[in-house]
Amino acid sequence: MRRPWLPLAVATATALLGGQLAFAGSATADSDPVSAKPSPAPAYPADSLRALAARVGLRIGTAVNADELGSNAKYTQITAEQFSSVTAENAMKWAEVEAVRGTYTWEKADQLVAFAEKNRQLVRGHTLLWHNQLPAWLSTDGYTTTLSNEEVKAALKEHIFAQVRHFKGDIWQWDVVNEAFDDNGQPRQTIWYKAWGGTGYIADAFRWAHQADPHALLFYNDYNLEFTGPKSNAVYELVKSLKAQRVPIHGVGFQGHLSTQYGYPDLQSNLERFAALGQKVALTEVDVRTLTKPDAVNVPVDALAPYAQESYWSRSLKACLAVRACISFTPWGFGDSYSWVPGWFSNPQAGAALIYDEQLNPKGQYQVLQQDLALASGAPHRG
Ligand code: 9MR
Repeated sequence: MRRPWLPLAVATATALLGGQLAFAGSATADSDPVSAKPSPAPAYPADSLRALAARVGLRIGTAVNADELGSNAKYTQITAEQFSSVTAENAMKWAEVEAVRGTYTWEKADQLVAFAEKNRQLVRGHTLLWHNQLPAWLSTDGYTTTLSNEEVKAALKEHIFAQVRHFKGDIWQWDVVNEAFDDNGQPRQTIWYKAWGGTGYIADAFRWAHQADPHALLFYNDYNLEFTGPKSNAVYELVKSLKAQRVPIHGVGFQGHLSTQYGYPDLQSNLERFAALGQKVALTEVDVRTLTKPDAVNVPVDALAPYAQESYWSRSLKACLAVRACISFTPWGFGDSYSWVPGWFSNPQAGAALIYDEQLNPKGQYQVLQQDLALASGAPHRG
């Protein structure tokens, strides 16, 4: 819709004024000086995550809850001040944008894009192709449909062109394909897989997205890629094969839904091996859940659990910082009240997975990220 995204931000010279960063000219610390508009740059704290991350060219993102943005003042302020990239938690999903076939409702997503532009944030588009949150006219479960194979193919093509063109120039990274493999590394037998008779839909989706917006970085996004294993290996082979076919894939998104119940993954080596294929990599949906009380879903059962959570957050951020191709680090929201975790993991109950508490006060998990970024000046500058 508007200006194309220009490659990565270079931190500009900044001066400290009364605890706020003041910016040279009209450019903010994490915007590209060339593309910045003449409107006054919003100030944000010098010790905010976004200001600290800008010094190494890293974008710190958050998933955004469309109902809170604009209506909840504290939520809105934190979104603007702390993060330099935003992802619509739900507002860009197919069920949201085309619940009625042929009728597009872009309002919530457009509001987020406008907010991002005003606050000098980049936007991760999430997601063009998934087996969840599909409109009912297409599929109620992602695995069955009343449409013919040819109709499914035509619907996907139309959807990708309509959505990517609508946001053309506004999206930094698109999650083109989300969660196409199961944890055994087998392709999910979704309506897409069935319509194409295999995984050929993935290459088509990337090609269509690239035609619709040649400047957007196109990502494959999935969970549990953090651990070396059948799934991570399957996605690695997929990327190799897409590259061999000259399919326009530019990055791999590691969702990063972690839990203190499980050991910490060999994340950095997985980031490195995908980067060695010439891919950008990104942490796209990070949260670190722990077991919590059934009647207080964000209160850990074990009083020591927050220390383990801090360690997982810190190690994940440091893994990204250490790999130059890792261009953004995005927690999946920031306030525990809005997290998907307690509703999804209820037996046993898990929660407390984000970096701000239910009252939107920063937790120890926020502070470790802040410290790691403050101490990250030796990390390679991306861009
Ligand atoms: O956080 C999202 C939640 O509000 C939705 O109800 C849910 C529907 O499946 O999707 C959640 O986000 C998911 C993301 O889009 C893809 N990776 C897993 C995320 C957590 O389920």
